[in-house]
Amino acid sequence: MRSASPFPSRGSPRSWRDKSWSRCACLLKRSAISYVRLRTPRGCERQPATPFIVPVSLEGVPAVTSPIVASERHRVTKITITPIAFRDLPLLNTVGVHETFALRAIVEIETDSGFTGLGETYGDAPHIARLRMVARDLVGVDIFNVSEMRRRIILALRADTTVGGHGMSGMVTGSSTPDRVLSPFDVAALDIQGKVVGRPVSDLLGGAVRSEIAFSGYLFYKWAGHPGQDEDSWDAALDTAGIVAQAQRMVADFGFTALKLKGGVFTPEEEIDAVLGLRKAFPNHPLRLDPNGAWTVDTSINVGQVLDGVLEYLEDPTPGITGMAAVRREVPMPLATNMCVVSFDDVAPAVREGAVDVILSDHHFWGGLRRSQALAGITETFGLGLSMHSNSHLGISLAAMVHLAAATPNLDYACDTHWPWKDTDQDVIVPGVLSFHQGAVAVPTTPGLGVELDRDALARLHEQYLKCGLLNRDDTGYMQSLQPEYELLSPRW
Ligand code: GKR
Ligand code: MG
Repeated sequence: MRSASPFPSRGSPRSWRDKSWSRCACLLKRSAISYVRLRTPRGCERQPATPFIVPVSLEGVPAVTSPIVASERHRVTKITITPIAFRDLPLLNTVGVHETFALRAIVEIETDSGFTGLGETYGDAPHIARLRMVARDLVGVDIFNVSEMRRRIILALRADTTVGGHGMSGMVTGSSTPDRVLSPFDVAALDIQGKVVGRPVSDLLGGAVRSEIAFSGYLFYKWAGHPGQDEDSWDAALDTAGIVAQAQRMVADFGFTALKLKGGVFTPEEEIDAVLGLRKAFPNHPLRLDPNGAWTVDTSINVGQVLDGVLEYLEDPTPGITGMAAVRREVPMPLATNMCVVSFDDVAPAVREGAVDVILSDHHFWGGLRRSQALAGITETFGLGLSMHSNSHLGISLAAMVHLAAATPNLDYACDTHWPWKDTDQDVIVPGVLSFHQGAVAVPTTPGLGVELDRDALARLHEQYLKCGLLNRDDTGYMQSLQPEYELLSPRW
């Protein structure tokens, strides 16, 4: 039976709870937030000029349903959501090209017991609006009760009328909105829980089964620099020689022992050639190719057959579960996805149709770290492999990814990361904790996530956000502003 509440409460009657919440929401609505108008390619849009802070006030906040006595709770008193932008490079993909800045949102939670926790998520305006909408309702929750946070998020999102804001420029749109919104709060809650009990997040997730996490070197076709700007520190990579040279530098600098090529940019023949070039240059590295669904079923089958014995897995060659299943019947290598299985609802049809061999988890859209572990249990049950997807991200997310991978035994593929594409001065954490040795990051062993916020850096990147004029990731729009004839096609070949 489905009641008005997603998780029927045994606590105080709903009417009382609702009344005090609306009183609380009214108070919060009156809190001062200043706005600036930003010029964007789509005209002028209104945007808060300051980080959004939920004021400290527990007055009128209803009791949580947790049976833990009040003195042992660590209740959320304040949530700060700070949109930030960090410099990005002109990385090409099948929907366009990365813009000059990548957007993220940093979530800070504070408790009445003096603990603070960090989360990181997408910075698209509709997503930030949703974070702000739910943050109000999380004040007062015991930080150990993430189930209660999730319940309140689901309820709060019933009022959500925004669209889009998936943070992936249209490449992943079917993920669950409540799970995407929950994710940074779940991570920040775990960060605090770890600090309270004096243990790293990996311990809270069941314990680390590995002390370092291997990542794959994520190769992109790219321009030498953003048009109209100086060239960046990475050369152009627009053919096989460029991709092989990029891989050589990435392996030399970071020690990666697996490589992934972001495809869907040039013709399948050119991308096959690039993969064969990589195989020649790196005879022992597992190789992956990911065109983000740019190919028809027939093209995917041709590519898969040509690359027999070369790829560790072929990622999202074609769109959709049914298309992937048709490809999988005809190609020899495992098929992986972060596009056709992006929420719990997708798992059953994908298994039923035999669409994939490997699911790429991503705690940013699978509901945080514990729900990503629920996915891990499902993949184990169905004999599927588990890997990890990434998008442009900063250190808080990297720490979360590392703890998750450490404590998830069957997450044993080298994980994806966009880390090498970020300049070292473009992060919000105090440097030093997360570094790559032989393609892997050591799992932090200090309490919580093990990373610390650099407030000056946060302010600097927030300032960049306000100045850059971007409110949503839009790889296609940016490409079309540079090459008006560019068309978004799916599939493209
Ligand atoms: O950063 O351009 C990119 C990637 O294409 C990214 O957005 C994808 O979501 O890396 C991702 C993937 O594996 O599909
Ligand atoms: Mg992918």
